Amino acid sequence: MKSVDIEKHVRGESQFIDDLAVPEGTLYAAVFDSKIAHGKILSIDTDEAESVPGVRIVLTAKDIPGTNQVGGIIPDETLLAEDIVEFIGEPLGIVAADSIETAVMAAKKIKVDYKELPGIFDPREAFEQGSLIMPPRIFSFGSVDEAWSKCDVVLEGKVESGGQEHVYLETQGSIAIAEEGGKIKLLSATQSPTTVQRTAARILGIEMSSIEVDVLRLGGAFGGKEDQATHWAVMAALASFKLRKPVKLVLNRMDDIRMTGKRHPYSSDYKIGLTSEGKILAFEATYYQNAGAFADLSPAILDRTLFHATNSYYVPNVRTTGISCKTNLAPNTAFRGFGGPQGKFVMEAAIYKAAEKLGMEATEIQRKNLLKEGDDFYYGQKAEQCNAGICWTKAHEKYDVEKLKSETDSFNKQNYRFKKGVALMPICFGISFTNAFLNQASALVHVYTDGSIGVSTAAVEMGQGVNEKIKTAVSKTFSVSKDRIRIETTNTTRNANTSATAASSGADLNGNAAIIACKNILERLLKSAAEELRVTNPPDLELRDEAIYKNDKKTGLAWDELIRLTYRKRVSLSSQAHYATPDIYFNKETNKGRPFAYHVYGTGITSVTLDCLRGTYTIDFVKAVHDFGKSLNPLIDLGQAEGGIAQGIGWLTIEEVMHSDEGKLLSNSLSTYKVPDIYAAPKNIEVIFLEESENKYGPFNSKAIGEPPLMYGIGAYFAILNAMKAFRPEKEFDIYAPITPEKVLLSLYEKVDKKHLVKN
Ligand code: LUZ
Ligand code: MOS
Repeated sequence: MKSVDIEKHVRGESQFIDDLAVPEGTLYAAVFDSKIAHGKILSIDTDEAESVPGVRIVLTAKDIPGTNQVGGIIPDETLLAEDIVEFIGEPLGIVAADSIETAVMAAKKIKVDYKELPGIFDPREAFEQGSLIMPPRIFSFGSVDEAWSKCDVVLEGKVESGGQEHVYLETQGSIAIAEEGGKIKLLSATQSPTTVQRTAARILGIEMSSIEVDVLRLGGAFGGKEDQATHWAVMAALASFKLRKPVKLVLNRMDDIRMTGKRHPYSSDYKIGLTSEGKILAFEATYYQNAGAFADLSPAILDRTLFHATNSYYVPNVRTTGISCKTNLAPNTAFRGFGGPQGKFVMEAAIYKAAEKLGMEATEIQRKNLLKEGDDFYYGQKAEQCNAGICWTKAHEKYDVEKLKSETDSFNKQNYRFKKGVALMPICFGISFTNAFLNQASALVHVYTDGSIGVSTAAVEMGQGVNEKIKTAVSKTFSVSKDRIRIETTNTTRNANTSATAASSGADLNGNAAIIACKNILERLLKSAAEELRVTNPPDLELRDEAIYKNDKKTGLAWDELIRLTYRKRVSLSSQAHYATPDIYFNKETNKGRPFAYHVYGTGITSVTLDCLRGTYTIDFVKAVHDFGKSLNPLIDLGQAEGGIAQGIGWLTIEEVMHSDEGKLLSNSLSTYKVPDIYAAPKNIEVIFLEESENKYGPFNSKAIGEPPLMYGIGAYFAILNAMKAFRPEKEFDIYAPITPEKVLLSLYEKVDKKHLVKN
């Protein structure tokens, strides 16, 4: 059950980019970046920097031999700024020197003259000024306009959610090695080797075949290296290309936090209409996404917000509008959940406020509107094998929610200074990249003549255990011991045209590809075994526990011998395979289709205790019934669930991304940006595996796990709000995440001046 890397991690033997032995003569690169949020570049003076002893080269936009463009979805982003700068931290140039100290010192000597322009940091302000990444996206279903008159209550409100810094343990970095024949090899901490390869080729003006990207493992990513590992790898490539020397570029923590994007803050408006019994008849929302200065993955993230706008509920009339707003902040990017959490948070806020208005418990509204088998998602897909109801019911049974609620009530009656709050959070998360073409992967499997096995796939190991899962899938398919299997690095020469390891689908896509490759080899092995054993009907044969069985009886032919014999017959022991998720499609004109192979469901219960004197809170527990499918590795999946829950709670409670009025990141280090530690994490996390779940799209019926559990963290927000409500029952609180202790305290005791609340 252990992950492949565990022992190496514990011994400190696992290698990350900064640990890799560099070739002799390696140079070290530092980046210099914009100090203003918006301005015209009048001149860049690099003379002084260039004259520093030990400096080998100073590169700016004019030194780029190919096309100065790194935008993946929309070509709106330069690698190095040319005429204007659009955020503090935007790269302007690169210095490569004999040592990192020299490079950093020389970069400080570069002088840039700017003509400053006004900056926009607020998404609604950007919208008003027409500063958009792309035209708004609208999804609709039923007829919202006609539905309002049929509702007993209709209410409107505003919801804010903040950004989130990834805090991957390993910062962004890459080593570029110039090889013979004009080739560049890139060792990169990226979730998307092909994106690095494609972008490096474009910047250098050479063919993709001249770039090789190799990824050993990442020290965490959480989406932060889906698109934004590219820049640093390509910068190292550029310096290496110019100098024909190896170049290493690793960001230090403060540079990383300052220069890279985060989870998108959203400011949203909603309108919800219900019957007096709490049945939701209509929902309308507008999401102002703070994209930052460039598109990056914002369009895809906005789509995922729209897809998840109704969370785990059936709503017959829906209209959602997504507006991607261009501001002068670092371009925000993928972060675990990819816009889904922001969408769900608005829906849960609407339900919370509706419950307040109806004098009903929010859980009652949640229950009454849960998705059922065959219900329509508002983007055209139907709920199949819908586990929303069963997770909800099991959570109530196993954790006795009714008792918990009455205990909480009596605690609150007996205590003045401390209040408890409980909230439920059902989740429903669509699995597949919403851009259908990305749902493909490949594998290359070699069985060596000694019976050992090498497996290469497009999956990147980032601590999530995908290598262990692929190993398990290969081990089960061949029925050989895991000890025989090695998972190789992710490399573009072995697996080409890969999708990022993202969207929670790394194990699904690559595991399935690996299984196909193994089955190809297995078929040849069984044919070979049939010849050896003179069996006329190969289906009588089976490979089990490293031996050939005939009609359930073990023969004398074992794995090692079978491999040797098959090789001697000149039969290939290698296979390359490709997997593309079946049954998915989406029409971007009508915004209807079947974008997801399947959905992951679950119900989480959160209980908190609030200290109403201090505004501080502890998360007593999060308990969930979660739909893992048939887990390929329960321990890894549980780890993902627990980590996701802690990270989701962090996003909505104590993690506060703050900028100055000039767009300078204030929470720019781990002393000013607080991630949940052992004290802030729930005292207890319990996750029960839903037993009944099946999933034909996952390897061995498993389900994706990476992102969905993060959204249980939304429960913590409303549990805290319920505790606050127990202290001040008459007050209607704003929905303004993160709900830091500071903000709790302010809103418990006074009318909050919104000006003092966080602006993201
Ligand atoms: N990346 C992406 C993702 O390109 N498309 C997606 O739908 C997605 N979803 C979650 C995380 N990353
Ligand atoms: Mo992602 S948010 O890189 O799956």
